[in-house]
Amino acid sequence: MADSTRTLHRTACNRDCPDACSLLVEVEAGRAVALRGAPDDPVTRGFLCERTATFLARQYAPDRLTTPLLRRGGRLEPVGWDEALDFAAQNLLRIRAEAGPAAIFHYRSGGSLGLFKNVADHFFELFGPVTTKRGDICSGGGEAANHADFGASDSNDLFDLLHSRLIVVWGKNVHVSGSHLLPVLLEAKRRGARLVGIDCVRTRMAPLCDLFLQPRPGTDGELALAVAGELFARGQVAPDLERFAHGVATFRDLAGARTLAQRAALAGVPAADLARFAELYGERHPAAILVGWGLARRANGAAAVRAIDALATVRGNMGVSGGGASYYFARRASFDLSFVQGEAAAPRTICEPLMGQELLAAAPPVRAIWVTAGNPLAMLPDARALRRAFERTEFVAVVDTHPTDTTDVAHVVFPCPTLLEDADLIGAYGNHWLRASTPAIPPPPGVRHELELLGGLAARVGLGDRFDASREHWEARLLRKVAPHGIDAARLRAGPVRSPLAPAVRFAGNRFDTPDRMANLPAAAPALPPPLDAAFPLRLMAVSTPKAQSSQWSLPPPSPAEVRVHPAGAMGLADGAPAWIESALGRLAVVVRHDAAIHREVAFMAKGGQQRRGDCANVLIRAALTDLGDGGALYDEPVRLVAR
Ligand SMILES: Nc1nc2c(c(=O)[nH]1)N[C@H]1C(S)=C(S)[C@@H](COP(=O)(O)OP(=O)(O)OC[C@H]3O[C@@H](n4cnc5c(=O)[nH]c(N)nc54)[C@H](O)[C@@H]3O)O[C@H]1N2
Ligand SMILES: Nc1nc2c(c(=O)[nH]1)N[C@H]1C(S)=C(S)[C@@H](COP(=O)(O)OP(=O)(O)OC[C@H]3O[C@@H](n4cnc5c(=O)[nH]c(N)nc54)[C@H](O)[C@@H]3O)O[C@H]1N2
Ligand code: SF4
Ligand SMILES: [Mo]
Repeated sequence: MADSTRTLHRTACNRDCPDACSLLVEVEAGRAVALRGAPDDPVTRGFLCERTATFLARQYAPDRLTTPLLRRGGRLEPVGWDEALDFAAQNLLRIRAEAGPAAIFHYRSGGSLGLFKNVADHFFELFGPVTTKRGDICSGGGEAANHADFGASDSNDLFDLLHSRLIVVWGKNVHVSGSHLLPVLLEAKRRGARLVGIDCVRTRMAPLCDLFLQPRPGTDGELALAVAGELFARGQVAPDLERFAHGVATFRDLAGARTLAQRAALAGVPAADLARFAELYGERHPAAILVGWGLARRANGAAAVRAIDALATVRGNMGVSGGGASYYFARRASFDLSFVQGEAAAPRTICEPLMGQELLAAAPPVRAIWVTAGNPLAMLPDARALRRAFERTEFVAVVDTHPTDTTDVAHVVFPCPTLLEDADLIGAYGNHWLRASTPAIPPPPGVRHELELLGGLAARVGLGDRFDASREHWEARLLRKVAPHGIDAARLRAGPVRSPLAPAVRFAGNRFDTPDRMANLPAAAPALPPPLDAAFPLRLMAVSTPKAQSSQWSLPPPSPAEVRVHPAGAMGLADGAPAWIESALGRLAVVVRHDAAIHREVAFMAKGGQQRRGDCANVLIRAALTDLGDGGALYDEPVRLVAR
């Protein structure tokens, strides 16, 4: 219990995480002293993940940005807001006058998922429109696959999983990346659902699963096609499949092109396990597949998601309660974002996963970059090329809470509120609840809300009368679609509300969001991953760690970074050995850890390292696209370990 000098404040977590938890913050004398998950939020259920449970260390870190910074004589120095805003406005106006708005690039990423962050896009459309990003480093491939198959990327209600007789957790590290799914899976299991896990790493899901498959990286398409082939052979497909899906005959041929045993060999899983999976998926109906974001971040990732979607479609698992192939929850769909046109308005685009090379090659050049809620120099592949591209850019402005690789190359830095200080509206990509964040504690005196920053800038660039910076204006604007259902910001501040616009069962009756309401089955099988050679025999997978939200660590990570490998994939190096991890692009100093849970072709690291600390995996990873959707193929890079 909070004692009498403490107050309890309710807010919502704005991090790039599927859960969007309701937080309870204990505050004493203006200082946050404890964080908890709200027990009355049906998704949060009173617990937090490790990275946010330990967030106070980041909140009160000595390097927190508390004042604007301006580069003078090569160093970033504290300045007042007027000086920083004047400097930024002058540069934006000058570059627009000299080279046109396409010379300015606004880059926004997922440092916060608050909907107000979209107002920065709106500002730059008014000022320009300027150059924007194209594609999506995170989910581009998988979302494009969903759109090709179903015309939308969305899911049944989270709790509809309680009606499933089988749940397949496919390439999704539940304990680490979206831990509030776990209680739902456990409850479904208590009600009789079977669980199947499929991951290149034996995750903490493995002991909870009735069956766990550990395929070679990038071979999931073989598994999906093997199971689909069995369904066709046994007559376990939806009887009216032709009525709601295009491409049935072609897909049946694709699925039958190899035997189950051949596909098991290609994926490196026991044929008996794959046969058991086919049996479970054929017999237990309805079955839900939860598709991880990870397996789509490969050169064949969209095709793999399409093969999995097709499996769910042919079995008749789409559009039914307890079924589905869930990749994403349409977190923006309940908000009115029509004030931004995005790519439709932009004079040119820079492809997010290829940003370094595209910036270096841009003609005419990009002369100004404005970064909102992103740390591209750490989080995008070919990170050293990004650094070169930013370093030669005339004007770089970054809005952030803490110093990063990207603020390191900025000319001006604006400090903004942290997740405990911010006021915003939040949708979730792992459930259909809407929530609001409100300041649990005031930001330091030198920190301003991002709407206020944009308002100050608008006034200085001649947009004062066209840009409304008030929170009330944007709340009302964003909530237009749900307002007729009695939902306003005050209601959301009181606690989570399930979106009235999201049906419990998506695509009910197999009516899809495609123009003709039909599902599309793929006409081609996913390519097999290119073989590894003796020089670089491992594939680098730098994925989520419990300790950080992308590049935002609560406490500094171990240095040098750890690389986890199967003892048989350690290239002769002992557990604890100092080593270099090397790719075609470069090398990093690391410590080797043996871990039998890792696939023997994988070198496993935490994502979120930074160049400033020498642990940024993205300096090793070449920029490459997924097969659809301009996503980042982040987990294909061949690497090796050598003694250091
Ligand atoms: N703690 C923490 N949580 C996070 C984040 C974080 O940084 N830290 N980031 C958030 C963000 S931005 C996102 S997008 C989500 C990401 O959520 P996930 O995609 O679930 O993220 P990861 O934990 O990176 O897990 C990816 C899983 O896919 C597996 N995998 C990779 N390649 C393959 C493959 O080819 N086949 C199969 N079957 N499995 C494969 C990996 O082994 C891993 O277990 O998580 C969010 N949650
Ligand atoms: N190798 C490899 N690379 C990856 C991934 C991977 O798995 N492997 N994952 C990819 C994925 S899934 C994603 S989503 C991206 C994430 O990439 P980013 O979105 O760039 O990552 P973050 O570190 O979450 O956030 C960027 C910055 O936002 C700041 N920030 C936090 N709150 C706010 C706020 O309210 N306002 C503003 N202006 N800034 C704020 C943080 O301090 C942080 O410095 O990385 C991708 N990169
Ligand atoms: S990061 Fe995700 S799991 Fe952690 S508190 Fe925030 S929303 Fe919840
Ligand atoms: Mo992401």
